[in-house]
Amino acid sequence: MLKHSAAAPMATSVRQPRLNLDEIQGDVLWGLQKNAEAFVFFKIQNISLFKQWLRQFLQHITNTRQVQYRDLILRRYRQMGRKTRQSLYGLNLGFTWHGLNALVGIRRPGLDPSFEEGADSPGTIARLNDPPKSRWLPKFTSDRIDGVFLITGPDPPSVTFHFNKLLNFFGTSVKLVYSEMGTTRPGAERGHEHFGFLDGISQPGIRGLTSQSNAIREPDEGLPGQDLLWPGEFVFGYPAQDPQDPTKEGPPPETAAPWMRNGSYMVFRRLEQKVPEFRRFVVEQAARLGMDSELLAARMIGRWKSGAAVELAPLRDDPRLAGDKKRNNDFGFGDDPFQRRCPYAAHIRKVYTRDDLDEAEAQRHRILRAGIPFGPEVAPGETTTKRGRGLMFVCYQTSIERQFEYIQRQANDPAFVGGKRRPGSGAVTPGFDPIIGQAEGAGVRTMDEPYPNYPAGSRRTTLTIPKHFVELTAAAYFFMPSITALRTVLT
Ligand code: N7H
Repeated sequence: MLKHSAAAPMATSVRQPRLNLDEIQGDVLWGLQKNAEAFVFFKIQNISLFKQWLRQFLQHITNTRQVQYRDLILRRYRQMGRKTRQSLYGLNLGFTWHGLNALVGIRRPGLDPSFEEGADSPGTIARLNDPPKSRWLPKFTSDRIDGVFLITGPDPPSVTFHFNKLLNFFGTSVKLVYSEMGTTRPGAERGHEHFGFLDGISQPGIRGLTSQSNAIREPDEGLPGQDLLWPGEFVFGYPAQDPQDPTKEGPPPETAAPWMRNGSYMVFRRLEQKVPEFRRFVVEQAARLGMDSELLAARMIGRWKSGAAVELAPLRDDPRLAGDKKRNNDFGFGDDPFQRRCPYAAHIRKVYTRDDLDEAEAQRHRILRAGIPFGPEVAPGETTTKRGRGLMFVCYQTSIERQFEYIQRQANDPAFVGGKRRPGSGAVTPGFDPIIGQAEGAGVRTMDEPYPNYPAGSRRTTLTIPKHFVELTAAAYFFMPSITALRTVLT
């Protein structure tokens, strides 16, 4: 999944930050080009040997300038109807708090409190209603994880080739704890996640990086509906959002150490998706409610499988809208106060409130997503999940607590977004995000108004969801250092 369209010259009155693209790892702001991605979780066995090998290996780490350039080349070739023979192999690297302790020493300055606590601490698990560690993949939890290599490429065999080379190179300095390959889905499903929905449509734009489709009339937008954010929301060392004004420059996020500059936090979550169970549930519930099952699924997500937003296409899919990048993200929720078009609890309405809340506030809880599906396609006759599949969820930010964790907690909170009312009557409890919302103890979840009262109507319905269709099976928080930090403090 690519986060950006190739850069075009920018013309805007707002001062643009100058990003040091040679320093920032490629997956963070732009996204490594990937049809396949190996996640290689490792423990450092011999610190000095690891540092020595890493110093020699640094030339292979892919930075943002390289991915931006590759994207440009890919585009040119596509325009000419040709395939490029450029190598699209990519490599990025991050460390957990254990890894930073090993490399910098235990007296190092403390980073983000959530990062220092780790994704697997009882506190984090309780805060996010995550399943207990005893239910995670046994191999993932079998040893301490110090770091992760992200290896990307055009297909699984070439990624496996680079994976083997990397393991040989680092030899006994590391122990492989767990590895897994993510792949984009085949054929027409490319770009769609396993439930069938097109992913990677809405990403925050970044000032100083994202090209603008109308810089004169909409200086604060990339594509229509894509707000440009100050890069400090995602990378250290740059101005971040002003908490009072969605467009103004705010102070850079605090850094505990100078070497955090041009670095970012990465959240990793291996989310298994129960696809046959999800499909069956949607069909059964749609029959109960007397509605089309594709419409029910679309109202649970807030977009049709094609990617068309229900806010713009409330009753039936509109593939032309879905294919139009200038229209398919150009909407808000402010003019849909009674969830007639899009339920309050729909996944995309929960995780990014747009103009439903204060807009400056909404922009303080954004993430850059860079995940990839894993696992096989559903086999014919597979009516209950036989082989694990789902999403290797990855996102980048400068505050795990204010960005990823905030979003997950709102997805889990049936009362969010608060203050909603029915037309002419009482208060509404929107319910859980039916996709990623997690109830305590994986209990029953409800979602308000799966049936659309569009354009009018007052039929009250509730969706009761007895089981979770997305289950966390592994998670970790990483710091993705700059190239200079890797070359100096960390080695
Ligand atoms: Fe979500 N899905 O297929 O249902 N997501 N997501 N997500 N998600 C989005 O706009 C999905 C997960 C966000 O800006 C789309 O790119 C699935 C987590 C955010 O309008 C679809 C899983 C978190 C957005 C899905 C999953 C988020 C977003 C629409 C897990 C954070 C952008 C396509 C298996 C805690 C919202 C698009 C915006 C969009 C799905 C996980 C967050 C189809 C299946 C864990 C911020």
